Amino acid sequence: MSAYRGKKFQFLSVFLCSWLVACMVPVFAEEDGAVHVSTASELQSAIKKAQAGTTIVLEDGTYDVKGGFKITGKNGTSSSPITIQAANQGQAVITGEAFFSIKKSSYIVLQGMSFTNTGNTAVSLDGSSHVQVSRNTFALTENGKALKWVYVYGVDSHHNLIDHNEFGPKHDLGNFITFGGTNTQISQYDTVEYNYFHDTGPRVENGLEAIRVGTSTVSMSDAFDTIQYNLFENCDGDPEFVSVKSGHNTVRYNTFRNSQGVLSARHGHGQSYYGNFFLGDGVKPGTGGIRLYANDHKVYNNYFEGLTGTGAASTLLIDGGDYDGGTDGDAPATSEELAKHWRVYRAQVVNNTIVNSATGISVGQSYQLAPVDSVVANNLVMNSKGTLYFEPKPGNTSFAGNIGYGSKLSNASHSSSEIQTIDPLLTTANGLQVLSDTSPAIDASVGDYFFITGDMDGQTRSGISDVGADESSNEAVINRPLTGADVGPKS
Ligand SMILES: [Ca+2]
Ligand SMILES: [Ca+2]
Ligand SMILES: [Ca+2]
Repeated sequence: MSAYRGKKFQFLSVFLCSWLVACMVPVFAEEDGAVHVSTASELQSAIKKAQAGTTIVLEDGTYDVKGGFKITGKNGTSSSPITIQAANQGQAVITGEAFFSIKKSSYIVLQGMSFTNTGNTAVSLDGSSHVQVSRNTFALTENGKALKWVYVYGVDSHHNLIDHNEFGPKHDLGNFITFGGTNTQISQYDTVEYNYFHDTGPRVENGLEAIRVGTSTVSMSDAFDTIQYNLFENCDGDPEFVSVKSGHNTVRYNTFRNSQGVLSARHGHGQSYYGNFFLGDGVKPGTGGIRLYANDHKVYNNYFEGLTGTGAASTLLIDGGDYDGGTDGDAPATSEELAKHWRVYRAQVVNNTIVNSATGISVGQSYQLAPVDSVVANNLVMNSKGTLYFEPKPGNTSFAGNIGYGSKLSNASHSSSEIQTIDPLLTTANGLQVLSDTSPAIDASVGDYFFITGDMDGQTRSGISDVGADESSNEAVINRPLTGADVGPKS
């Protein structure tokens, strides 16, 4: 009964017990219908009794227990989830050896807690679906050992939502969020949105990505995961701040600020990366954008400014490969082959804007196998120094309708229909470099790319698309670079 303690109930039960002498029928719920707990053992007991529709409220305080809080085989429903939430945002602290392990469960909500625990993954979702991890703060106490902070994996893992959380700082190896699966299938249809990821580092060679979606082993399976509307700031720990290692994921509308690394399509086919803002201060070294391997990626409507990265941290790199997975990309591959950098087939890099950065669009940088049948079209690159379009190994990549202006370097080997050297006449609006009314980029796109329906601002493309990520438009701006006020538990 202690798990169902509440001040009103205590008072009422003492009163009733003394008056009736025999008090055999406990009154479990408070006025709000929720089960209130204020100790770890009360929480454990409440979890054991929870069923669809149960809300467990954690009063302010610390919750620590060896072995953690285990939710196994519990199923809510879409209209009646099992909710475990802090009474007051961030005031219920999961600490010490505590953690949440959710296994073979569905429709569970974890909300509003602060995680400062150590040595254990703070929240693991194993073989679970429709679990929501929302408005929590993850600032784990580090101990020098690798640790995944949130880990989504297991058999039949799908449709989980991680939203409005804050993650960081993090120095030890391991991701803020790791999506795994089984040995053959990545977790599917998960969404990561409106989170604030910040302050990873110092830099290691590998293993400190903010988010990793998959592994090389499962990379031929499709995740259909969506990472959107998140803010990444000073995520410096790994050459990839987000590493995608599975198929058919969407990364859109995120803002990457002053982070040393790239969003990579590291393994797996068919990623869509669009409408993201990559912003550097022009000083911090190694800030990059997007790097691609494998087949059929679409990269469009992204805006890059002030990035300093070169080489593998270039602004937008269709990289060379060290393994050829073939035009269909589905040939049987050994685990060793799966771990390689797969040759790019049919990347479509269109209508992106790059300004004031050290590099522009690069093709075939790191490995010998040049991209095949890829397209670089209708992009706008204006860097005052460094490279614009840089093609160490372009293969048969086709160029059309691009603008490159500023730096003395490159553009030389292309016709003006492929890359036009012309001042795009940009102007500053809301801190971004956009098209002025007289820009030659207006209505100057060529070719037909069905997926280009809007621009980086969320405005519709009118008539012929303008070159670059921006469409000159009077419509309301829907998407803009995110700030701390747009994301995290308090947004
Ligand atoms: Ca990495
Ligand atoms: Ca237009
Ligand atoms: Ca616009």
